[in-house]
Amino acid sequence: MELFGRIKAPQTGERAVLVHVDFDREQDREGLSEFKELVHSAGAFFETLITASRHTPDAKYFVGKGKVEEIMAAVEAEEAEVVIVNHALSPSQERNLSNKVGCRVVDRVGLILDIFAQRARTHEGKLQVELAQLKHMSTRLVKGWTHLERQKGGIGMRGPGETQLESDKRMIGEKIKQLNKRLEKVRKQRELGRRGRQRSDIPTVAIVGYTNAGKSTLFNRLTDAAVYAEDRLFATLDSTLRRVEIPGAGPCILADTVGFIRHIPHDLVAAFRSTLEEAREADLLIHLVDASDEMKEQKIDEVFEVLEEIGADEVPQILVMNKIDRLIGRAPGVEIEQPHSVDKAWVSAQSGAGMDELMQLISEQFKGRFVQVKACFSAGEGRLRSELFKLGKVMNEAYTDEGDVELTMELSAGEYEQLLNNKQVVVQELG
Ligand SMILES: Nc1nc2c(ncn2[C@@H]2O[C@H](COP(=O)(O)OP(=O)(O)O)[C@@H](O)[C@H]2O)c(=O)[nH]1
Ligand SMILES: [Mg+2]
Repeated sequence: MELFGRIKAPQTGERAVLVHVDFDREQDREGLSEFKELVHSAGAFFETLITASRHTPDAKYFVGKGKVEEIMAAVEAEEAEVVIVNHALSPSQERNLSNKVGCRVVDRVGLILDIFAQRARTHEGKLQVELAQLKHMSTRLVKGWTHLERQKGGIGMRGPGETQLESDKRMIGEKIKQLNKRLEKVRKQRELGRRGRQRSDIPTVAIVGYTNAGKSTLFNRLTDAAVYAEDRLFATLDSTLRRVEIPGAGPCILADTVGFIRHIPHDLVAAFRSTLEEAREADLLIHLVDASDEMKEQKIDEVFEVLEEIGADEVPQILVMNKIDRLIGRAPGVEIEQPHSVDKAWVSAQSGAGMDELMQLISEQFKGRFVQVKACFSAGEGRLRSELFKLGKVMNEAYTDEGDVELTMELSAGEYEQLLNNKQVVVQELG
């Protein structure tokens, strides 16, 4: 039994006992550190990690009898509320173990689903996670499981002669069908409105990358650097969204996204992707990498690939190499690449090294994206005026001494070009 200090998890988090088994073929210590990171992400805290070595899982409890005793003792000693196992358990293993140790047992799939449920922000993401949760749950239904009965509103729901178990299963089946229908609808709407992003919104910077890359640390570090103390109260939108003021870039929303996971259970891939889909709506992606990780090249490629698959590869991206304090002779700084390649920054989110350079790089990205102009046209052109309001963000409207309308506008490069093609408008670029 290994002991760990109390980690920085919130006091409100559940107390957990962790269980990890090394099987013959996969001595996977990397999986072990990822496991702790996932537990941390879920908001639980733990003092005890129980490890075991086996050839194959035990049919009844997943772990052997001796380990079951050990888990029981730890649960009792720590008054733990949940046992989290770093593997996919069968429903009956989960149930047997839970009955034996006297508290809830969550397997790896349940743990990851819980993190997704906390992180899903888009409508589609939430539906997709709920769907995966229901599917996971439906395999775990047993007689005497009364949770659903309370929810479904009783009399008349059950057919004659139908058992509780059958009706619960039927209900979950119905719910899954409904969710699939709603998802289909949301997807169609999305296809239609793909470019319909709200122009007036403040730009969003999303931090993406593997679990443990340091996303949350960077998120906090950037918030510290870019929020004035008196604004702190208003900066928090939820625990993973903040409003920050990047010097030179103006206000932005900073988003800490759901982390990539190496051994993601197959059933959860769809839920993961839809949870990450907010990345597609972002104006800038900070692709964060643990530079001290031996697998970093592979992970970078994987992130690129998934971003492409969810259609987020069009969003400008900065590759940020984190944890340089662990590398020898690597100074903080940025590398500006040729056009069409990704700029790179070397930082330590923990020590704060390289943060100023990174913020500068972020503001450069935004500067390139928007042009501020004055657009001048004669006052009678009502239709033209409304066209311009549709074209881009109007910051100010005034009249010149000659009585013409003068709009101060913020435009993307493409919108700017459109405006230049309009011969009725005199355009002046602001420095
Ligand atoms: N040495 C070092 N550790 C870091 C740095 N940034 C983050 N960490 C650590 O890496 C672990 C994962 O960080 P976290 O921000 O939770 O990663 P996330 O899963 O991507 O959100 C934590 O133990 C951090 O303290 C860094 O710059 N240097
Ligand atoms: Mg995190």
